[in-house]
Amino acid sequence: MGLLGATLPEKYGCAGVTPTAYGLAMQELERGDSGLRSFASVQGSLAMYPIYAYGSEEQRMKWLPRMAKGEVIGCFGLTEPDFGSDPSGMITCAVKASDGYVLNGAKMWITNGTVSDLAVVWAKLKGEGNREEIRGFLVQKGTKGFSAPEQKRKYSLRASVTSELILQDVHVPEENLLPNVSGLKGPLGCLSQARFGIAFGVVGAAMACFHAAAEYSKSRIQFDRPIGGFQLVQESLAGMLTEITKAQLLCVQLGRMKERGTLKPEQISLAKRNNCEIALEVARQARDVLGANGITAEYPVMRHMCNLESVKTYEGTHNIHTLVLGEAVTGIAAYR
Ligand code: TGC
Ligand code: FAD
Repeated sequence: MGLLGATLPEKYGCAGVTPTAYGLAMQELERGDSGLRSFASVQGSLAMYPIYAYGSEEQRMKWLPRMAKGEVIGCFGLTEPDFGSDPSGMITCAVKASDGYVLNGAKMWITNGTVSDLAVVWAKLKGEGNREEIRGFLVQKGTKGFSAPEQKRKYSLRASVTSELILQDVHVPEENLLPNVSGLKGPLGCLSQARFGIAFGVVGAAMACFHAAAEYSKSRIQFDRPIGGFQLVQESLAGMLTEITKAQLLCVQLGRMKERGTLKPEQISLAKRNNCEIALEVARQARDVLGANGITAEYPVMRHMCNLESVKTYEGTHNIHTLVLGEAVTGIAAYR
């Protein structure tokens, strides 16, 4: 449907649509399930985008058209068991070999990992004199020493595959190094793309919850009248509608700024942080309107609510985006 890597140029088999159109597509996917939007976010913003932005023309032509069709599935390995919010501490490392690089390390919580054909793995390349720089490597499924076991028993994003990536003396050929970026700005630049889509996406989940609550309130009878006829329930619906509308307006402005090329990372943080927060609150309020029925799988609300707990955490937690905003306002970084 052209949804994968949708903003990338048609030359690479992609749809070449505007950021706002991409965002609205993410909203509609997440209206269904955050796991579906996660799949599209990771494929487009975290696997295709780094190949497009930091790869060689040869790498783009080799991978992007097939990834746009979903024939090749990608994932993005940044987080490690001991380094989540602070990816700069990553342990995964690469050492130069005669015809490429040897990678060792482990990544965790990697969306699409087990089903991926191509993993974008961020690792510290060890250079001369203990010099280290973060670089991106394309690790193909089936490479000796590379495995991606699935992480099970999740109560959230159950429609999405989440995996570890294990790298034990994995040989990556020279042609699989992303040549045009080094440093943490490489992966963080990808996150800016994905967080933009998440800001739109979670509004879709909130809309699904709001609609479920609004419909339910019209048909559920208590005290001889629909519960939607009680002022307290109407206040809840009015609050949800207002927060969703404000979040949508934030997204529209975000899209306009991205299209003008003026959008800053901290503005994306503001929207990701706000919209995840309000989507979770809308889901909780919708669950309340549904009473006991709200906890069942007969309605989409509890599923969205559980999903949104992950979305609030991944791509930078609520706290981390608070600190990004704090730094933008004061000029003082408060992470460490
Ligand atoms: P810091 O010194 O601030 O920055 C290092 C370099 O990166 C640049 N930069 C950015 N560039 C582009 N976009 C951004 N958002 C950027 N933020 C920073 C920065 O200018 C600098 O460049 P240069 O040229 O000076 O080197 O880095 P720090 O180590 O202090 O970290 C800052 C912090 C804490 C904000 C960052 O580490 C962070 O964002 N942490 C959160 C980690 C995170 O979001 N992980 C997500 C993993 S992927 C994922 O969750 C996928 S889920 C997908 C799904 O299923 O949908
Ligand atoms: P931690 O960093 O340990 O944080 C724990 C708590 O401490 C949080 O509340 C956090 O806000 C708080 N905290 C940490 N530092 C500070 C501070 N300085 N100030 C205040 N509070 C702080 N990663 C990938 O690389 N690729 C993926 O595809 C991917 N997919 C994911 C899918 C799912 C379902 C989930 C749940 C996660 C995924 N992640 C992925 C990982 C995700 O990005 C991390 O979980 C996230 O960055 C937080 O890291 P952490 O879980 O290690 O939490």
